[in-house]
Amino acid sequence: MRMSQYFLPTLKETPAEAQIVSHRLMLRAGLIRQTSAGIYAWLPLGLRVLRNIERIVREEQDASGAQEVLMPTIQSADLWRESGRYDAYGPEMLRIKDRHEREMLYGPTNEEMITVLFRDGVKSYRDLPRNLYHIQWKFRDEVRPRFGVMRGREFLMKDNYSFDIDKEGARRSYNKMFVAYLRTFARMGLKAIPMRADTGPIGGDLSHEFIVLADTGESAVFCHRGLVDKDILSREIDYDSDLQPIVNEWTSLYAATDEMHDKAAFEKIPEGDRLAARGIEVGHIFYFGTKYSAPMNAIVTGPNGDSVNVEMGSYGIGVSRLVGGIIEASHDEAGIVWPETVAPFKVALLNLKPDDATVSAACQKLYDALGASGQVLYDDRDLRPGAKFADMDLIGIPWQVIVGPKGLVAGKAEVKNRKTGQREELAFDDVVPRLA
Ligand code: 5CA
Repeated sequence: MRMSQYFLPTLKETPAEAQIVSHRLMLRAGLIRQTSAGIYAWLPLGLRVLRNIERIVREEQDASGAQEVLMPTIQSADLWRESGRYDAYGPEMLRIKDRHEREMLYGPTNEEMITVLFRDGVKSYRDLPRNLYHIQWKFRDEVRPRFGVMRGREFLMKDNYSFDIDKEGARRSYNKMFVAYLRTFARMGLKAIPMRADTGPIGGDLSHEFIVLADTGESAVFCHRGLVDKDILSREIDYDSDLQPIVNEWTSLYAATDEMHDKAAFEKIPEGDRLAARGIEVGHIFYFGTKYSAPMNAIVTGPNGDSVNVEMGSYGIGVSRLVGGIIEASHDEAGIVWPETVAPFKVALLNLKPDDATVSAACQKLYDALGASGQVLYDDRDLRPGAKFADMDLIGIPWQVIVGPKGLVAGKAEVKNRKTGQREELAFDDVVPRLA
């Protein structure tokens, strides 16, 4: 992509309304713009990041055996009357009426809708387990939308729902998601720690929040330090095997959100290993048994011919929140430092003298060679080098290839790593293989 043609409205000044660094950087780097309180438009650069996050989420869901569906954003009030949550949900739910005065709502979550889809589609224990997910916009009329996409009113969530014949099966489904979540966040370069959590309006008695530690996080959390550097990606996961040992590894060390905090248990940890911190909730998983299947009659025939209410769980990831969460975890004074897996482009190509035909021809050659994958942002704008360096550092693309007249005389270009700041002078022909 040529920057001279790209819709990328960056800001020099720090927007006054943004209180935390990720919100400031998302506005300054031209990722989003607010259109109403807590509602954002995604601009081209931001959308590329959002799509990359979605892709990782989707790949890990598919690998775990979950199947993708797409449910609508608008739901009928009657659906929610079946579970009893229509009145219980309160003012966070955006209630609307259609032209026939029918009561509708903009979905804050999808337990009811998926339960009906399941109820109509599955009748026998032989068709269990099932796990269905979608990636869809939600609306919650938060009292205090703030921190940009971190606590929005309209936000993108991946939510899935598991259906099992019994508690043991439900536990296996829960464990699959537990492990899939560890992998999902790790692939985005995040250390997300699973912590015992309260279930709130979703209900149930087993729940973990996945928390990224950050001083600006909204949740107070307590955990054993040993969890911070634990690694999941270096091992193969077989989702058909018993995952309880892996879950036990992560849950044997103390980790809890404020609501579930057990002071006495925490104080048993040696003092040097105790971590009381703040964090961002990027995912939340719930096992709630028959909370929805009982009132909504989601019943299958069991092995003995009896009628069984299915055991359910639900599992959420804050896809749009993650964009902010990743920036909170990965930035410096100059701007965003994208982990390669979610970066909007892998390579930034900086032409330091666009009015010089030799420099531009050399850049064009690199752009053609690197650009085939669509992963290069080429700064061909007629601006001074200082402005280009500042913009690229702000945008945070992992690799910068810098081409100027001086280097070119020696047949060289410079390659800079955004994260480490390390610069390397490379022979022109070595640039493409170096970045491959
Ligand atoms: N149905 C369940 C699980 S699918 C559910 O709705 N869970 S939740 O309420 O915990 O939301 C799931 C995730 O969505 C949260 O972990 C959080 O990352 C994200 N989220 C929740 N509210 C907001 C919000 N106002 N803005 C941005 N992200 C949010």
